[in-house]
Formats: sequence, C-alpha cells, structure tokens
Amino acid sequence: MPNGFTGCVLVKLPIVIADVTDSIIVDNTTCLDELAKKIDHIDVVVRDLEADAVYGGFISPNNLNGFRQNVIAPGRVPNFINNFCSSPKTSVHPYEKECGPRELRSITVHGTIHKQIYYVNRDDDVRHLGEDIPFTKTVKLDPPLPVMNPGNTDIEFKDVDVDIAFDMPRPVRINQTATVSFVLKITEDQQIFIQTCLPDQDIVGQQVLSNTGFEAFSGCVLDVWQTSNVAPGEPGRNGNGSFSVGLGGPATSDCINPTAETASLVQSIPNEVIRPGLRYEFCFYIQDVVPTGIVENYRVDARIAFYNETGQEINSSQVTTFQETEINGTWTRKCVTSNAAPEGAVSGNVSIVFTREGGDTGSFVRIDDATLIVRGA
Ligand SMILES: [Ca+2]
Ligand SMILES: [Ca+2]
Repeated sequence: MPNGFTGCVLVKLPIVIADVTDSIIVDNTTCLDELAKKIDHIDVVVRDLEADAVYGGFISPNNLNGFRQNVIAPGRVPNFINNFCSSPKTSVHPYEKECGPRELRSITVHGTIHKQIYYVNRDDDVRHLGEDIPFTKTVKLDPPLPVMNPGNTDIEFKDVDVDIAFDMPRPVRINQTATVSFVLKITEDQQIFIQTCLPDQDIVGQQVLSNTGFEAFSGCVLDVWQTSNVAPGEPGRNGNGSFSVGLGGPATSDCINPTAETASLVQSIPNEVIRPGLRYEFCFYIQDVVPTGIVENYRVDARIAFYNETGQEINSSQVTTFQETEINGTWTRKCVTSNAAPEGAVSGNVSIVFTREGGDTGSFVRIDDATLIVRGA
C-alpha cells in the first residue's frame, strides 16, 4: 500500500471457505537384507504433499448469495445460464460449463513418506536403510463445498504431522504403520473493498488542522473553517504570517454583525485521524482588542467534540472557558486537551466561540496559529 494512503481500497484476498482435518494411514512391510537384532529407531518425514481438487458439475448460481450472472439468449437453451467469469485463468466459451460456481466434492491428497530405518545387526553394528513410500487418499467433502470459481481456489496443508508405529515379527521383517495427519485449508480469492487506516504511531504527534495561520481567506470567508461573525485579515502575530482572524470585531468590518452576541470558528478533525483511545490537544494564540473607553465583558469557549455514526455528540467533549481577565493585548497561547476519544467516535471538530456578555461595549478577540496535535492514549 502506498505510504500514507488511506481510504477505500479494492483488494484481492484469499477467503477461507473451509478447514478440513483428516489423516491417512499408510501400512507397509520392509524386508531387510540381513538379520537384525532390533530396530533402534525410525525417522520419518512427509514429502511432496499435494492436494488436487475434484469438482462436480456446474451448479446453478441462483441459490448462491451474491453471485453475479449474465443470462444470455434467454429461452434459447432451457435453464442455460452463462456465468460471469472473473478468473483470468479461465476462458469462457458459449454453452460450456467451465467457469462459475461448482461444487468441490473431494480432494485427492498424495505424497511420499520418507523413512530412515536404523537397526542393529548381529554384529551389533547400527545400520541404516532409506525408504520412500508413496501414498494417495481421497478426502470426501460432505456436504460438497460450493466455490464461486474453481480457478480462484487454493488448497494448502497446515499442521502436518506424521507418527510411526512398528514391530519386527521376524529378524528380517519390519511392519510399520505411518499416520499422516493434516488440516486442509481451502481458500478462494475474492475481491473486496477494505478501509485502510494509518497506524496510531504514524498520527501521534501530528498537527492535523488546515489553514492554521488564518492566512487563506477571500473577503469574509476563511478557507476550511466554518465561521460565524468573524473578520479575516486582522493583524497577525509578529513574524508568523500576516493575518489573524477577529471574532466579534472589529465593528468597522463589513464581515461583522454589530448586534450579534457571539462569533465562532469551527474546523472538522480529519476522520482518518480520529481513533478511540487517543487524545487531542487544541491550541491557539489569542489577544483582545479593548480600545480606550470600551468596557470588556466576554468569554471564550474552546472545545473539542466527537460524534458517532449518526452524528450525535458522544462523551469526552472538553470545553475550557477563558474570561476577559485572562486575555489582554499580548498574544498568549491557550490549550485544551480532550479526554480519550470514546468508542464509536467517527468524526469530531474543534471550535472557538466568543460570547459578548452584559455590559461589554465593543471588545473583540483575535485568534492566530490554531493547531490540533494528536496525542497518545
Ligand atoms: Ca497568521
Ligand atoms: Ca482582557
């Protein structure tokens, strides 16, 4: 996956359609070239294990959920359905039942048991004899397993184990019973859409808001931010861009409604960085403008909120209120840190709300350099 890519991606994945546990017993008798006193031990391994699928005929897709089909020449051939072929391995010919859903009826398993027999001869020497025993077995599937496309299926052996039991009825004869046990993992490649996410460690420490310096705007409209009663293009913090945004003022601005008692700035948190359990730190710089003769009485609420899938606000909203006495003409940095985002949080936003209270005669605040940093749990 490309670095940093998130969203909806079409992938081809092996979907497990069955795990079949079975075993095969392989008996054989080995005759030695010389008399033996005893068997010391037998080492045994299984080699060249293979599984061949045995399919029954074409099955009607009508009863299979989610199967796409093309019906051609309706009525020309009774009950004939030309299947939609998604496997690049298969070619379709009219009226051939080669591709599309079929029943996996059995699996033929074959392989070789490789043995190393260590025995003690009459001279008390340990001798060694190698032996390969091929075997085959048909594993029936009952009921048969429908697969969408045989060309996309695969069978893999898991947990293969082999045990051997033996006895020596005569000094030149060894009876052996090998038991090969295994799990057949049957998968079919299917294309599905998945939602990809950045790992937590890639987003913790990142600043995730846009137009943080309030430099991008057109007339009264700030880029990215949703606003009410704000004046972009106010003087910014020294040395860091040119502009800030005024909330509730200045009264001379065409962007400001002088009778409104509130002003607000809201920005959505990018959905892909919202993770239940992580915390978010919202900071911004603020100053107030209180010209001589003006009485100030206002408050500023800074807030981080999360919402569930239906858009309802869920817990962990964090609000910090600043009074006019905490803010003056010097740019000051204020921060609010959220509680851990709750389970079910799929969206969220940050906001700054200026509220003019009784007796205020025209003060307002400026905001600049607002950031939201993702913090760990
Ligand atoms: Ca700025
Ligand atoms: Ca003040």
